Amino acid sequence: MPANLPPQYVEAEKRYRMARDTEEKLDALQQMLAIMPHHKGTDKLHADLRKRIAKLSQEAEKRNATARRAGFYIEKEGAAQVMLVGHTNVGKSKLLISITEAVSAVAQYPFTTKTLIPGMMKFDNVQIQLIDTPPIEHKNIRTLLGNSLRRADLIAIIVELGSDPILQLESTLKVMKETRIEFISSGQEITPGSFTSKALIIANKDDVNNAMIEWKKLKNRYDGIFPIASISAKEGHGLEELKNTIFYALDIIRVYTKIPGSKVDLSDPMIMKRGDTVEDAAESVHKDFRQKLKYAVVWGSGVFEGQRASKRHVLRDGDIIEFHI
Ligand SMILES: Nc1nc2c(ncn2[C@@H]2O[C@H](COP(=O)(O)OP(=O)(O)OP(=O)(O)O)[C@@H](O)[C@H]2O)c(=O)[nH]1
Ligand SMILES: [Mg+2]
Repeated sequence: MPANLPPQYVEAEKRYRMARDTEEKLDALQQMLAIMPHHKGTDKLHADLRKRIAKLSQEAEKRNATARRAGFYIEKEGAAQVMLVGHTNVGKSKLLISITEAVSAVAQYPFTTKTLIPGMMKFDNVQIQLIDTPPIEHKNIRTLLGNSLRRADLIAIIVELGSDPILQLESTLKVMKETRIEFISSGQEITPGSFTSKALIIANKDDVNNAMIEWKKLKNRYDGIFPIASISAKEGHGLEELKNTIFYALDIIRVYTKIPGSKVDLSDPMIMKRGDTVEDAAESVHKDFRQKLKYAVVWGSGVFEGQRASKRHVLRDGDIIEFHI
């Protein structure tokens, strides 16, 4: 091995050796390739990395095709993809059909849902994709489910208030951890090499006896750690509030672009990440725009109405931008 490889390369290689699935391996190899200095001494290593990446990509593509056939690969639609996961009978399917136009079987008996079922949830002027999943007790689909959870923008963990929600939540988090998925939350250490995702907790069945007591216990324990909402999918309680909670947990913002001298179309937002700047938005419109942008005028909460904003200006939900190139 050439001696002068940077420490980040060694780090990435360690990640590669520790990786347990193809996605993680690919990620590490791509990082190794990007970090590695390119000169005569690294030619062979370069070619070898490319070969390994090509082979793993082929494997990943084959696996995605298999997952698609088994109903475990759903193309992302709308502003974001949110997976509903949890134990059997907590009401994942009931929630999907209450909040979207989708059809999914709901039943008193356990293990009703067998594959992924998507639906579109309308929140204000955006569409967010929700996906109903089979219960996490199903051991034989854990790998397939785990892979689809990794592709999602947010994982909504559903518990029910008819039995101890803290126990349900803890055991769901445990199953997620076994699938090597951990969540970004305050005060939580992430195991190195794990995939991190954002989570939201939904406590369903707030209409049952003692729901209030269980909700208070759950909220006391997890408020401030994860976004958390209580609903009744059956009675329709809290669904509007839940849409809000989902939207904010996704950390996305809506910005509207406008052509100088014309009116803005407020029905068709561009979806950006929280923290994105004027120049990020310019790039989303066209890849050359970041370079070409002279200045932008922004209307919205962050600046005065119609004021020139710097390229680094951080956008907020609802901002209107006019690009001058
Ligand atoms: N009381 C009450 N019952 C509910 C509520 N939501 C769902 N249920 C009932 O709980 C049972 C299970 O609901 P499902 O939506 O099938 O649960 P699931 O989580 O999709 O279950 P699996 O597909 O087996 O994982 C059904 O009898 C529903 O009618 C609710 O808000 N309140
Ligand atoms: Mg179901």
